Amino acid sequence: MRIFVITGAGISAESGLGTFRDKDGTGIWARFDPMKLATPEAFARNPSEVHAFYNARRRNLLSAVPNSAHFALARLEEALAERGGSLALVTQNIDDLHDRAGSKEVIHMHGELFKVRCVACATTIPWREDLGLEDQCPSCAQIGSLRPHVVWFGEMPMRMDDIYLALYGADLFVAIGTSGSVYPAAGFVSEARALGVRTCEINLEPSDNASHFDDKRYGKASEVVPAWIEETIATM
Ligand code: BV8
Repeated sequence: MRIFVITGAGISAESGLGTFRDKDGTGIWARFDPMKLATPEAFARNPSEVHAFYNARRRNLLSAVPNSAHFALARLEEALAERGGSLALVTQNIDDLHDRAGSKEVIHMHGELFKVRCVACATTIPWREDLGLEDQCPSCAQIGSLRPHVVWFGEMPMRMDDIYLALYGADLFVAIGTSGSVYPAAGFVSEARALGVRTCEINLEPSDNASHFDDKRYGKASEVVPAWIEETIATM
């Protein structure tokens, strides 16, 4: 069995990382305007403000830990591999909680908060402390050329070829903890349906895409995801 899972900020919410659009207005974008902070133009216009935004999130991530939903997905990956199947785990999240929970193959389509990239030499470097204009690229020694290795609005998401390859081969498509409001990620469920793939949404509340899903399970990811995965493994 080949399962395609896409996760969003909701799977990391119970690990203490903010979401973007929670209805109660507590989401990150309710306090910060993405168009002011998560675009190349914003970075060109005011790099220090964008660095401060990502430095705060990087510091927050240092004290966050994976929750039972992340660990359950690592278990699913193992159970599928043992039975000759596969899990394609694609995340919109820039945290490393799936990796820390033991998932071996994670496609970070919007990049990774614990990495930076040099705009001068294009080298990607692991980076866990604050980043600023005074920092020097360890590869080409340029000063002030390092940026967060994340995908901003208007930038091309990463590993799209790998994502579509996994989507076309899937028997089951599952979206976990995402509002289905950002493209191209939000469009994956329609691609899956067009391919005749069964679709399932697991979220706190119906997403913008809810009508596209055959099955829907609502509740906290830390409770609903482990239960769904135990059920899925039991029927393999
Ligand atoms: C692209 C990384 C094209 C950075 C993010 C105008 C100009 C430019 C582009 C556009 C435009 N208009 C439209 C677009 C396209 C744009 C887009 O879709 N915009 C939206 C706003 C309409 N998309 C892009 O720009 C993308 N690139 O189109 O490129 C292109 C083509 C060719 C060549 C070049 C370019 C790139 C988009 C990526 C932007 N980067 N993040 C960072 O993190 O700072 S987006 C960010 O929001 C996240 O990464 C995530 O992907 C996205 C959506 O967030 P979610 O993960 O879904 O989180 P959200 O809070 O919304 O929802 C959480 C859900 O969890 C909720 O439903 C909640 O109920 C639930 N939940 C909460 N708690 C729990 C829970 N569920 C379970 N348990 C809980 N405990």
